[in-house]
Amino acid sequence: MRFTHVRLNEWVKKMAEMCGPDRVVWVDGSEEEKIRLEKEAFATGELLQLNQKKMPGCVYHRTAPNDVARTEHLTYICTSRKADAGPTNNWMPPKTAYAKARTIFKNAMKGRTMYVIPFSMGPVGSPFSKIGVELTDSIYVVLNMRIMTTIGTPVLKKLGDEGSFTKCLHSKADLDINRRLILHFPEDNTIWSVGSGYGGNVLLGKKCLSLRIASYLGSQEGWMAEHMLIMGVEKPNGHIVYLAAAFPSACGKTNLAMLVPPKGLAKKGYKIWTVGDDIAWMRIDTDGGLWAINPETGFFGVAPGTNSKTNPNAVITSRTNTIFTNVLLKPDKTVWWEGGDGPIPSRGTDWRGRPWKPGLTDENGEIIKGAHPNSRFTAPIGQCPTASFRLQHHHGVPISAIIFGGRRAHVAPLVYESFNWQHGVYVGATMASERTAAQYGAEGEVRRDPMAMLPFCGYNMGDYFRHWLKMGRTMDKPPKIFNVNWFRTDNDGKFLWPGYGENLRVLEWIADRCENTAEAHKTPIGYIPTNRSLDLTGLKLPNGNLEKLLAIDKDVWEKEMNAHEEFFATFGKSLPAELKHELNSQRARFKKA
Ligand code: GTP
Ligand code: SPV
Ligand code: MN
Repeated sequence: MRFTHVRLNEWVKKMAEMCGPDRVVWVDGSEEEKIRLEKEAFATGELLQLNQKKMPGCVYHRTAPNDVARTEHLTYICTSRKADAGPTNNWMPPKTAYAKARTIFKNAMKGRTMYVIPFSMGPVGSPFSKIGVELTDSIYVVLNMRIMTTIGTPVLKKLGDEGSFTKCLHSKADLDINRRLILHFPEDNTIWSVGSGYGGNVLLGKKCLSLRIASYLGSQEGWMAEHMLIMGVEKPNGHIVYLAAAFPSACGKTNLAMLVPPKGLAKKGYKIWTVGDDIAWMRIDTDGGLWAINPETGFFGVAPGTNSKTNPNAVITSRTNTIFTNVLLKPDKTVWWEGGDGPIPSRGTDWRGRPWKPGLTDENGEIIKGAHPNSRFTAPIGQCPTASFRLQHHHGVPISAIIFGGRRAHVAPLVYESFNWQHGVYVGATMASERTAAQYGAEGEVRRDPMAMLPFCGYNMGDYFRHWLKMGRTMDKPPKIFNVNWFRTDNDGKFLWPGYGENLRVLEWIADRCENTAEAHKTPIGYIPTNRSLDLTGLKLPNGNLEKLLAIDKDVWEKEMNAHEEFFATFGKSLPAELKHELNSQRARFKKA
């Protein structure tokens, strides 16, 4: 089979010559292959087999201590012209980038096996789907890709003799952060990643292909690749309203995508269907509406904070056939993390492989965590109790609403609806969030993160905004655009909103707004719920919290809009005039209010 695609074979041969592996193995995706690879990884210590009685099919992996999150400062968009990467991306000319990486890739796979993984993002054969081939020297990567995408023989078959594919090359090399590079060449449909073994840096189908390369392809081909969860909210009348929501990394996509309705709303008849938790590819279909698929087949979810109360569906999904990375290992070969189920274990081995017990502190007196804050589970979507019946459907689902959101201790209210698509694009373009553990850098610092795509847009973000505006104009029925904030705090820093399952109360309002059946107040930033229009049955929200959650403080927003203006200025001429116009109109509305 593999020998019929001449270009693919030549490329694999060429890359193998550069990386110098002892052997090249084509991955077929079979169950026997999985078992063989696991065995091999157990023998070398790359993987550890977990307690098969309690966690059948589960394995454990640790990354290097300096390799636990995406390294955005080492991630580059390599286009011939700097302007095409835009002001928000790191840029290198392709020639320089290839040359730099080549010196690191040179013989980096000596003594190792190079695995060839053909993979499909999206159902094989769907008009949405894209094929990639990843070359890697990591069994951990092969096994993760096996859960996150469709791999092996069916994909090769689809590729045929001359199908096009994204060329993805990865080597752990020596895992040296000073010799680590995550390079994207949109003009060559190529990704090179070297020196890392962490998820988002090395599962090249995920952020690298499905967002950075795909966002570029989408702008050329007229579709959208977004950092969004996709979920269906089934209303008591049986109608399923599909929503897509963009929150920055570690801001609640996985949790929202599989939430469990609180009692009051479950009784009313609400149900949730999970389509995706991280990435949405969206196209305008023949009905003039926006339709979305999740190109992935698995979750690569944040472990800490996940428990049977906060996210019971994630707990069930990851009971079997799951890869755990950088969590705490218990003596009985099960796992635990901060905010996980069960009592705090009295001892274990921490994510760095050191003996651990509760209360241990480091040389600065800081508590040592058992699990890294960005530790993760890789689990098949099919195991999720709320997995949507439309997961493998080649048209995906029709999107009624797009939701933006981030972590804002102040400023943004619990929810508001934009006035129209163009205003909604302004809301998305000015999104901001407090930094989390999912990327290197100072946690807590506020950064602008337009559409949650700041680290993932594969081209000039000004042009990306223009693409959004154009998509809205092209649709007959553009989705409504909302903004949510589950993370608003009071003066003591305590969350005002309980979040998690209770977020469905806000989704109910959003779904009803899409069908014009919920009341709203008009404010300068958009529509917010009236006191009566949010169903809070059974929720004991402290007195005054709802008012605080929905408050829009004029002075705070004055400052916020100044920050928008400053941010917009960084785009120079590439900023679409419509966005400046929306900012000015919003300012005018505040003046009048
Ligand atoms: P990535 O996989 O990095 O893209 O993250 P994500 O957006 O899927 O975030 P995830 O759902 O994993 O949530 C990250 C963290 O936010 C976890 O620690 C959650 O416990 C916490 N979280 C999620 N939803 C809520 C919420 O509604 N309220 C509060 N306070 N915390 C939440
Ligand atoms: C994120 O950081 O947004 C993730 C995890 O979903 S990673 O795959 O590392 O990008
Ligand atoms: Mn993500």
